[in-house]
Amino acid sequence: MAFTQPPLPFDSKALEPYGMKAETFEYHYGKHHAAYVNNLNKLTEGTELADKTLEEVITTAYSDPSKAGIFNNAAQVWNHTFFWNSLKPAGGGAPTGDLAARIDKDFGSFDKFKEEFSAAAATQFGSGWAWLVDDAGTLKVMKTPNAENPLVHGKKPLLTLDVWEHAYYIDYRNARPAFIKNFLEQLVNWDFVAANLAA
Ligand code: MN3
Repeated sequence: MAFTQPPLPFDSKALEPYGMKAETFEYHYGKHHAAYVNNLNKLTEGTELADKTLEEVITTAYSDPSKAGIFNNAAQVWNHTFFWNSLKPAGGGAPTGDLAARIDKDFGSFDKFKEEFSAAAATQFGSGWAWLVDDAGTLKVMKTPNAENPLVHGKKPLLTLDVWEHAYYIDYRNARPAFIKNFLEQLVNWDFVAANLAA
């Protein structure tokens, strides 16, 4: 069974009023994400990995240096799908309920969380990802290089931001901090984060 690219959870034009152009999705979803899916299918076709779940492929390939190419493509398929779901039109602002309480408890305040998350996203050198994770009951911010993600470290991902240059170059050129600020102010889908935390 081939791995597939899920549809975007919103119209590709839906985030235009909130700092992310349809052209970004034309490339980021239509070219980059699609290429990872195609590459993963080519690399796993006819192997025992072709019938595994995407999560199983990620954890299996991560522990085998000979499968680095498979790991990179499988993790990038998963990371991008998780990223699209981390976004929504007129998102951002502050979380509510249990999620807000957990953020206050583990970071001190929502403002401290934003500072920590922004710093992680801004200081990931080169390509990678910033994450909010549940680490055995404690919420933490982490950053990962290239395709790496929290699943391979046994942590539960709650929210992610793609900080590869291809994620922001169309909308923000080289200005990664402006992209991070806009994500927190206008795009974060806190309902998705709360659902992940409760799952
Ligand atoms: Mn990307």
